[in-house]
Amino acid sequence: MKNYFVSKSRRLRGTPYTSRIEKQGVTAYTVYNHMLLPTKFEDSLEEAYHHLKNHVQVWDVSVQRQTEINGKDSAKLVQLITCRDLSKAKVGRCYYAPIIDNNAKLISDPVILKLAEDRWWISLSDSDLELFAKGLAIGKGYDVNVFEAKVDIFSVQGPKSFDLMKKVLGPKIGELKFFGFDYFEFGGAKHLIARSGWSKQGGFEVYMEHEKAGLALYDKLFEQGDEFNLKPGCPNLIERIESSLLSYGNDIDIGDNPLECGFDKYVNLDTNVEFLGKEELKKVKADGIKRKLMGVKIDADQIAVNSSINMYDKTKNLIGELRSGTYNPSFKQVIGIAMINEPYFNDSQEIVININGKDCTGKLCDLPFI
Ligand code: THG
Repeated sequence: MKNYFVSKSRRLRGTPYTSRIEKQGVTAYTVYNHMLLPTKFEDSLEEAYHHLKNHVQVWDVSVQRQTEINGKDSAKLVQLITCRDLSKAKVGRCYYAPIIDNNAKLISDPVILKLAEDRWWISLSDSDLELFAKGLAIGKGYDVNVFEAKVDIFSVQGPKSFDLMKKVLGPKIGELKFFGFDYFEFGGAKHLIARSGWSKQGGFEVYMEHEKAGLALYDKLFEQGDEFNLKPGCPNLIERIESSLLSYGNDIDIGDNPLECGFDKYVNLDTNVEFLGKEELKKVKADGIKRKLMGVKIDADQIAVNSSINMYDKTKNLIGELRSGTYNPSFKQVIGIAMINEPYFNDSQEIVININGKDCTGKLCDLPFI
């Protein structure tokens, strides 16, 4: 497959780290929230996967933009757009929360941070949520401000992230609980740091608001990182599929409802909070879902998923579509994420998929893979 360059322009925003990662050897970008997201450094995807699972990486994930919602009615607006009950949400915690529209279709699957009783950040996946929230606020006459906060996240991921962060910021950072956040001093500024990130190898996300001190922290990590084999990196396709971390626009999109996506844990229909699409979602639940997101293991040694790929059963009935996939060196086969139609969504279903003109066989499984 031929590869093409991304032509940069003002509209396609860089990040405060762009000049650094370009010195550090970034070789490819994708576009996410109208911004550059690095997808590859000098190491191959497989080398970066093994490195991430054994050491520590720093990622420029500025594309995880923050929609800030503050003001008297901010809690009402945040609750209006998510089917997760946030009425007992605590300041200092992150919440993975499906955002749905009036038809119970998925607009985004962000992380929501409660900064204060009347101040929230919605850490976006690739979706224009700000306009949606703003439109609702105007329509409802809510007393809120909705805007993109000036925050550029860098992520520190991998098993050695804990020792590296403790070395640079002190032992207190080791006490953060998963999806908790707190403020840590460095370079004369306080930085919001959460124990979170888009890998399952453990780590932290620094929500950088103070550019000078934040970049000094970024540089300090690289100065101090040698003993932990620190490298610059980026979200890794092999690791994130193996860990079943979903990618909005790839695995899930506005055509899906949260129950089809396996978000049952984050769907609260039995409490009295009001949110858009609640009645519609109750109907979906009562009727039962007609499609379901599943894992698939395919007997093949390579695949490139640039668009959905249909999957069939042995007698050529269409059973669903593969939405993401890659060869996984630990599973020693291709593993992927697929939307499967009724009545095929069970974990003993065998599948056939055409990869580069060749029919390959595989089997469905429940998510997560591990
Ligand atoms: N961090 C921050 N913002 C983000 C992402 C992130 N915005 C975009 C994208 N990633 C949003 N999608 C996800 C998907 C999964 C998770 C986080 C964001 C995640 N899930 C855990 C899991 O599935 O085990 C935990 C979920 C939970 O139990 O609450 O971490 O990565 N800032």
